[in-house]
Amino acid sequence: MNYFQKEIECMPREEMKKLQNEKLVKAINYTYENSAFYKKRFDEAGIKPGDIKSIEDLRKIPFTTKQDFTDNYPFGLFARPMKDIVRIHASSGTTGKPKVVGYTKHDMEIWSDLIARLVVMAGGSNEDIAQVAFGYGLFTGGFGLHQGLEKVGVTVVPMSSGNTEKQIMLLRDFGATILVATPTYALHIAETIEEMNVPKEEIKLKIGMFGGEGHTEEMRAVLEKKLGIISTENYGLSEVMGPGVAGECIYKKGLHIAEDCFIIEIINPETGEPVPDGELGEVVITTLEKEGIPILRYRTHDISYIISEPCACGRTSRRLAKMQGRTDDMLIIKGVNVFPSQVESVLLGIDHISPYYQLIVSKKGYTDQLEIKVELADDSLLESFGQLEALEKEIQHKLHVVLGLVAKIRLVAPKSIERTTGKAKHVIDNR
Ligand code: DLL
Repeated sequence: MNYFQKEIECMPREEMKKLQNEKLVKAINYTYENSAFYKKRFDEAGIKPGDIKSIEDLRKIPFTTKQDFTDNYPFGLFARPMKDIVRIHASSGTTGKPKVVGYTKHDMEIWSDLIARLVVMAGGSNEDIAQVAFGYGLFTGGFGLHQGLEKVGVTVVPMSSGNTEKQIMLLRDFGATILVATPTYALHIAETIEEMNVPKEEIKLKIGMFGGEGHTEEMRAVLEKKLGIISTENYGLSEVMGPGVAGECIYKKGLHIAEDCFIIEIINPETGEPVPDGELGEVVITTLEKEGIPILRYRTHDISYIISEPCACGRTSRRLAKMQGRTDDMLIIKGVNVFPSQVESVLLGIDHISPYYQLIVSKKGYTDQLEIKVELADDSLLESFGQLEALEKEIQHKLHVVLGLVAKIRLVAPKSIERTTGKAKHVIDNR
């Protein structure tokens, strides 16, 4: 099978809408009949499956939230008996119990199909070798990407995350052409390659398939330069499947949504009302194919907007713009909204500092304070107090222009901010 699924990926818009409406009606009936959780939800809200005839009717359905997963831990959202569930994954929340999800054989087929599409979209083929540096385990990243890569015929090296020196040994010895990782871990790998003085020609990488967290355009440029790759990004979350919801093609102009499997709405997070294409808001996802856990109108907390202009690759799907952050990541400091991604964009344009940073928020009396820990790229400025001070002022000024507030800048020694093999933690909120 060819994983450029042209009949779906290049389907005329009107046909796609029709397909989505048909699938939605089926998914609603399936969900009502099989999910005790949603049956109760519908009954309580006085909604009958027949009330949902098209995407426009979706708004009648209440949102599903993270809390619903917590309240129904571990298997309360499952719509199939355990004998039909062939895989469990879970996403570790920062606190408390994880959100648990289950997949039927059908779900696994669809999942690997969607990842296969991503691989081809990013330029991969059966000529490639992929080193998967996502964690294998309950996290959906490792196994998720693995299955789809294999489906395309890519040679998969299931290295998992961590053990960076060994990662690099295998990159050299096995000659992987695709690296699968979080952007943060890819950066750490790139940096370690430099530290180990590995000759550039010994690293054969061509494509980065990064996800699990966002990366700014500036960070993309750093990774592309350091690793000599095209860096693509893909998006997803455990609650609705894992990776595979949307991903970039080689033109990198937004993430193509797998619209035959998901309906994505963008809402105003305060009012819950949909916003027009092009306007920022919270991503809300409805699954159209999931059997294990069908999900209706899941509030992801991720912030993005819809790009509806055609893409040069010929795929007709609407696209998600790069995530701007999460509603729960957005800091409100002295009344000003601050996203870590804005800080990253500014910092990466400044010389002498590394791409590692941390936002530390605290309260002094009643006033919020923002301190930004910025790591020096190397030792070259350490002897010159004057240059360090000038650098601090430059960072402060550039951030002030973008954020509209004055942050305290703390320059720290090279390599002093902790490296991670998974998702980065950019914010420490001590309020
Ligand atoms: O991170 C699924 C995934 C794995 C996607 C690997 C892509 C690649 P969770 O651990 O449940 O699942 O975390 C989901 O991660 O709501 C976003 O906030 C964030 N996230 C994932 N991909 C991106 C991305 C996986 N490309 C949460 N850009 C989501 C920005 C992302 N944020």
